[in-house]
Amino acid sequence: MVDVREAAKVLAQARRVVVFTGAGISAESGVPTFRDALTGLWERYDPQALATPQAFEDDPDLVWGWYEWRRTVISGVRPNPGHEAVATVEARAPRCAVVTQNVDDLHERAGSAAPLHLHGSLFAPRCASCARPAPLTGGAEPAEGRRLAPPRCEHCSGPVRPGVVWFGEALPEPVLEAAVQEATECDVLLTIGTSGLVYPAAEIPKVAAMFGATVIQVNPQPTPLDAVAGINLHGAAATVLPALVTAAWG
Ligand code: BJW
Ligand code: ZN
Repeated sequence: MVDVREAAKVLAQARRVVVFTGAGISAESGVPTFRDALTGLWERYDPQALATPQAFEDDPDLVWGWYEWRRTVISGVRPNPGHEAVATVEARAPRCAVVTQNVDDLHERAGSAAPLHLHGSLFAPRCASCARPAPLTGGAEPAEGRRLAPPRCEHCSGPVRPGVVWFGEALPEPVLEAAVQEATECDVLLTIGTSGLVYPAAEIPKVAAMFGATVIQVNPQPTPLDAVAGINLHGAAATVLPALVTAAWG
């Protein structure tokens, strides 16, 4: 509680805030984190192996089925008090950028205006051949653990792929640049629910610390970002963040 009060004081005084989120913020909405072992019918697959261009090339139906199943799961859940507290920080801080590694839309649904999606979105499929955006398909509800053939592009008949960033692919340059710029200029960076293992995203809290910001971390587990966090709030985002916001702004 002492740490929450200290963090709230720093946050309430900040002119520029960056909120940097990972899968942990969506965990209490019922979305499994990326590095949680897959459960149920997906449990024999390794998410790190599925989230690659090679996996899509080798077995597009498997990879598309997995992503469509995840999109279905996310469409059926709701933002939690952690996402809502982030939207409150955005509303109360003089300037605040939300930078997320998540491919879900729970920040938007909680009221965050324009989160920067470093790793793309489950809701923006595109053609794997010509890169044109493709419409979101409805109807064909994928069953858990089932392959599903990707739709074909209406322009070139190429396979449609999820609009996410896979291992070995470049992050969207304008998004990464904007996030790094915000990190260099903020007074406080709040890092929430990320393992800090995936680069270049994991550089963002480090850049903020290097440029003099106070880094506040919210995570029930230790992470490599402990090294740059001036304040560590050990706990679940949906509990810690509402307490932090109340302590900062009442
Ligand atoms: C809670 C909680 C609760 C639980 N409350 N908290 C430098 C060094 C080493 C390697 C590299 C490097 N630079 C690049 C690399 C390679 C690679 C990489 O980083 N590999 C590492 C794994 C070693 N990076 C890349 O390949 C990147 N591309 C690249 O570098 O391109 C270079 C290039 C340049 C120019 C041209 C071409 C190429 C791309 C990385 C893309 C990552 N994409 C994914 C998949 C997206 C789609 C999908 O979701 O399927 O993004 S991987 C996955 O990890 C996903 C996530 O956004 C990302 C981060 O995961 P996150 O959010 O941290 O989740 P978890 O599960 O790891 O952690 C959850 C945390 O929550 C835990 O800490 C829990 O304790 C906590 N938690 N409950 C709060 N209730
Ligand atoms: Zn195409």
